[in-house]
Amino acid sequence: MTSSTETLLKDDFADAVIEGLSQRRKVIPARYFYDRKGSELFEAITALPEYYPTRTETALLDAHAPEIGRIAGPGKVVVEFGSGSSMKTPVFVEAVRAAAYVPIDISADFLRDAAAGLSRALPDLDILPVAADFTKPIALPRSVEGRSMIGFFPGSTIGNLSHAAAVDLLRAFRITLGADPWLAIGIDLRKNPRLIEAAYDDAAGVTAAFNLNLLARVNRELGGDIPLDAFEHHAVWNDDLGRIEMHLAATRDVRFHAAGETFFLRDGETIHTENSHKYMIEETRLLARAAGWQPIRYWTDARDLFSLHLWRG
Ligand code: AVJ
Repeated sequence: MTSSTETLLKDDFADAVIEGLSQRRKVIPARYFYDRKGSELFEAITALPEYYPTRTETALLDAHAPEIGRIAGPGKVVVEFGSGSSMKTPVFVEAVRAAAYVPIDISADFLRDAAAGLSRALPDLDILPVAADFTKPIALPRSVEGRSMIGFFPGSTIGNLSHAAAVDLLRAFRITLGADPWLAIGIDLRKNPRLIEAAYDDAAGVTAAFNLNLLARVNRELGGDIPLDAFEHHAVWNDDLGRIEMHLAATRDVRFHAAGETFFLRDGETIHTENSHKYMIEETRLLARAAGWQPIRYWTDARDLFSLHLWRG
């Protein structure tokens, strides 16, 4: 990444922190979890016994990605929105017998890692990384223009968004994916709230560390002096809104500085750091339709924990 891009991203983080902590209900957007340390902690979360989404979705992909390939047809360009260091990508790309792979991510670092990992796993695959903000419709490389594409959006990342923002994002995907768009998307399902709360507040405390790393990141990158021992991790199921919320709750009155500003929280006041919406199957169909997609097929595990969907635009 060039230093000017880095500076822009840092300003963006500073702006988000100042804006978010200036609200009466304080918030820091979840996308800032994923610095190097945060990405490592998230990897550790995916292996926790309580965190069912990753292993359930991986099993669904192992079992059903070949069928997605058969329905959508071979030789598609796979376009992955947000390329983590996903273990799921090689399975998907291979099963659908992709002609090329286009990882899209705002972080050039993540992109480089994703491309390197995949070219090791699939040396013959044509990989065309795109550094961009995929929340808006974007132009893909000329070499894939006019070819049939399938978007890949695993991990229930869609759950981080409000319903309205999810519709906007899925509409942007449809436009980005050209004239014959397909989408394979993983969506976490609504279930017993106790199971969801356990997945977001594990016994080993890894999710707590992941949440608190956001404050550590503010200290590291924005010259903050937040006392981390004055905050604790909360994961709360919001039944009305169908989402698990993560907060950082002040355990005493606390004053601190960050990004050149002074902030104050009362004992018990929280910083809202993440929403993870859980959908019913009926709601996933409405979500698809609202964004101009046609639901083609979906698959769930035996316990109805997680769902994998194939949509056509
Ligand atoms: C990567 C957004 C899908 O919401 O389950 C995991 C992030 N947060 N544990 C999720 C997360 C806390 C994860 N997503």
